[in-house]
Amino acid sequence: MIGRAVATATLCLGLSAGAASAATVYAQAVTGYDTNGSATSCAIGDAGFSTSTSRANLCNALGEPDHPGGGVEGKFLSAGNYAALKFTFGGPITGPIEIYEITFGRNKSWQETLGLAFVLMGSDGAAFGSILPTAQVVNSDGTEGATDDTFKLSFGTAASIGVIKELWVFDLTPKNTAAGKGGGFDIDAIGAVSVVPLPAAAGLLLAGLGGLAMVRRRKG
Ligand SMILES: [Ca+2]
Ligand SMILES: [Ca+2]
Ligand SMILES: [Ca+2]
Repeated sequence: MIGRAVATATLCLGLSAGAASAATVYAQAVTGYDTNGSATSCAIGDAGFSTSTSRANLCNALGEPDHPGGGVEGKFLSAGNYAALKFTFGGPITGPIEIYEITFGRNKSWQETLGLAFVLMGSDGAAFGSILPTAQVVNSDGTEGATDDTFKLSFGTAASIGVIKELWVFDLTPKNTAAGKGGGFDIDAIGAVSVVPLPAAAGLLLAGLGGLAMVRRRKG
């Protein structure tokens, strides 16, 4: 009985370490800025969280990708509705950053472009600067979703980017072409890699420690 408890605790500790090293997180909050600098925000858990399907609804770019596949579009935010968008992930992140873009029928001729910039995190947790411009991603360069409307774009690695505090994105789609109609680059969700253990991993860790404590009590 005691031997089994020890084995269980060891297994839990091992799982928690593995989960913490490669945990995918999705954008938890976003602020959209107009050209005059006025800001609007949405965060998961907000009392005012909107479920509107509007392409200007900031909330539509948060959380896991909700594109259901099969040619049916999920909720997305068209970046061209804002001059700039600032995303945060509930904690520091690193690459690879995965951007899920929606284009009806994955029509590659409707090319849309997003600019990326990163505000990096210093060792004290404060922002210490940005890299501008960092990169551009184009919807039609994405993979995945041969039978639905999703382009999945992956950018950067932990080594090439570093620890990110904020991800800023800017729609760079030419507005005077057919490609620019529809609000530019359409964001379903943005994923990244957490650099701190997720609550789920912490829970496993606590379960493991609890198991050890139980064994110690029984031995005592
Ligand atoms: Ca699109
Ligand atoms: Ca569009
Ligand atoms: Ca979405």
